[in-house]
Amino acid sequence: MRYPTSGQSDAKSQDPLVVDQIDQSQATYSKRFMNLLEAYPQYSQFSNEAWYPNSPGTYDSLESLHDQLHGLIGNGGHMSYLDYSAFDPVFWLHHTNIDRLFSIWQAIYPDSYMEPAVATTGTATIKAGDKLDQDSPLTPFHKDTSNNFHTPSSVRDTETFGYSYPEINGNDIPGVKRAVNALYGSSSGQSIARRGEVEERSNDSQPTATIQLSTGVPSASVQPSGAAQPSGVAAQIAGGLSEMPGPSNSSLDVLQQGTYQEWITNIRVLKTAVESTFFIHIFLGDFTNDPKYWSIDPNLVGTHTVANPLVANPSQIHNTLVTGTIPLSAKLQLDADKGKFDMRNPTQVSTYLKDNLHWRITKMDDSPVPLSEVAQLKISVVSSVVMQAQNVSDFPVWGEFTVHGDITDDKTGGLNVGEPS
Ligand SMILES: [Cu+2]
Repeated sequence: MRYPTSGQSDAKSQDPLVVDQIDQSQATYSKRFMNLLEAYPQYSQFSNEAWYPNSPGTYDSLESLHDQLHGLIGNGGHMSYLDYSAFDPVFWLHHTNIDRLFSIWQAIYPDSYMEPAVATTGTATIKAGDKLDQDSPLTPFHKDTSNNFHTPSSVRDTETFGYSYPEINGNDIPGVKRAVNALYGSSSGQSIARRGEVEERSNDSQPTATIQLSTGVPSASVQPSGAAQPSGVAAQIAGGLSEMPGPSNSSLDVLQQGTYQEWITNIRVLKTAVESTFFIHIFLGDFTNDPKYWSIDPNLVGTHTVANPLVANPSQIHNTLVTGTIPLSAKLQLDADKGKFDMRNPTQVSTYLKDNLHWRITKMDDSPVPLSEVAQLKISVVSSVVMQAQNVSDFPVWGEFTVHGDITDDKTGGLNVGEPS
């Protein structure tokens, strides 16, 4: 059951709405994965959604990406309840993809892996507070017939189990980066920034020979098509970006060395602030009053899911602060392209965000939760100056993160100036 029409036994799935929701958040999903690959070299930060105080550049994680799809596919159906999610066949597709994304990250950062940690939550066989390390048994998964269990060490490499992925197989690290750039490079901040440059040049009616040469396509075809897109800003982002040629030998190789600024919404909240799984919707601009349509609103930048089990065992409650992100740069660039502000002027971007960034929270049945009732909700905006990649086999290099407390200071659930980020 996906996005059921009700909680009753005669409820029906609403697959088309699931598709709309995923379409609306797809651009930020790809972007979040690229950000993880580019800027999260440590397994502990990359892997899980726990809050690391004073690390505003590591709010995202593979776990957060994973949770987002559980919420957007389930929306009150099986996938949104971790206890029952594996009863929906799409669970297995989703998890094999998470395995693939994890493998790609491992191929790029082969030296970082699980560090000893204390379990913040229990399972059937692990108690909250237990110390875990690379040799802890992953019950109930046996690795032989002598009652030995797999461990984080024994499952580190997929080749142990006789498989790999096309992006990785036989590639060195530059080769993996090249493969990932070819797949998802169009969602990277670099492509977004470059699209802005192309816009600017064509707006100025200056010759675009350099860009045409570098991308191999006429500049007109890399402009977002705006009103021609079927629906919504996310579709415009996706549409505009899909028209960007992926990095190729002839594109990034000839970019001049330069920088661009990434803008990101950081989300922090108590995992159990709302009973069971809930959504946090991030908007840029006005949005509809009806909560039922928030996840597909034209001005939605992205929806983040905080996933929770149906709690029967109190030791399984994650009573912790968790984090996630919704990247803003692509939507900002779209708005800047309309002449609303200059993307290269941080003061103008900041003012625009202060006036236009909004967030709302809903439960799985689409009912809204007043922001003032969501425990320890702290939405903030951070930015980083990023250096463009030198070639298609490399990634951009992110700089230090700046926390813009002034943007969210006077909003309910926003980070205040001076609070821990
Ligand atoms: Cu899952």
